[in-house]
Amino acid sequence: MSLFQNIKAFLFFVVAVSVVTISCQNNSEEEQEGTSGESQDTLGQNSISEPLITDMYTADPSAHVFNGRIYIYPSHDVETDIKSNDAGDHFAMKDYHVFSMDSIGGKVTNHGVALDLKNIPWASRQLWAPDAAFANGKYYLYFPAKDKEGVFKIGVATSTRPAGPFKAQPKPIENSFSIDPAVFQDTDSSYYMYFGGIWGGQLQRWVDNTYDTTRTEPVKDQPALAPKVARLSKDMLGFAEPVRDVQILHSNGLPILSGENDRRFFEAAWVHKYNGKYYFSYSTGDTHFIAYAVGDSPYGPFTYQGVILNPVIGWTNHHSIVEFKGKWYLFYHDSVLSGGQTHLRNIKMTELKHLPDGTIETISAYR
Ligand code: FUB
Repeated sequence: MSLFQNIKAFLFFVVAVSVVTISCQNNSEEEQEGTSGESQDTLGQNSISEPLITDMYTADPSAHVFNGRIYIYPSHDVETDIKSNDAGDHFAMKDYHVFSMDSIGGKVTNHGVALDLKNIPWASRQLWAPDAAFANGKYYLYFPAKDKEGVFKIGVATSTRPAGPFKAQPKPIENSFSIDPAVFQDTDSSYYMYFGGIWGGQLQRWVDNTYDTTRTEPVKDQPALAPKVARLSKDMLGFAEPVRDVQILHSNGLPILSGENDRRFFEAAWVHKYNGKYYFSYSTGDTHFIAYAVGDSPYGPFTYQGVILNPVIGWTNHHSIVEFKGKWYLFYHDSVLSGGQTHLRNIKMTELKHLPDGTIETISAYR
């Protein structure tokens, strides 16, 4: 999640005659929200894709194919009076809607409220990026929320239908923390949850399973904070093992360092498998890339490969990758619909190409 304690590089997009110039400036998120004076047309005119939903704000799209249909599980962004702050309190989402489509470019159906904050017994606020899985004849919705003490945990809710409504478990997943759960089903039908997000996502505060509000990101020459992974139990309601660190390494085997902001993990983990390899993709946060690393095991280590998606309009960059009818697609968001407001985003999709050497072609969301 975007926090501003360490604000430095920021992106300001100038769109002109089918050329996008991205310049890094010393802007805060507040300042970027000032760009909302720019018209939506100006901001979005060279986009490669249109928003999938235009009558509400949506973000963090986790896409899956269930029963031959694409289901999208996004965050539901809302307008709020809460001032933006270092904890990301203005990302004050209160429910989830599920969307589906039966073809690429086809009608997108809004299935309505799938889970409401008021029906999650342990949660107090901020329903951030969710994901979903199918197992045991049921659908599982995984989601982060702050508990009554203001600490992010990960919850799970179940339904007999992919679009819900979902019923939340009474407590968060034991030993879960931070944000952005992403559940990957391996070809042997094991399920793994990847999670974590720094700054507003609080990952930096967790050391040896203890929550410490005084902890910050490691200093620049130390290994970066690691995203987390745990195999899920058969009932899909908990972890089957202790939570492990996911290592992201350079090609020389050395860990990516905390100061390597254009490569280090920030939030928005996602895993897909292609040609027997595991692709771990993630947002670099304050440098705004969706980067990826490849490994031979769902636990990693993963070796950094490059960028899947260049920075988008808005501060956050968050995605998912799914195969549908023999082609691969990237689901992502930007803030075109709100005229660039950081916390009011809209989901989009575009085709993703794996190249013959196993790398992924970098996508720019604007021509
Ligand atoms: O939508 C709230 C947060 O913003 C997500 O959890 C992060 O990944 C970022 O997209």
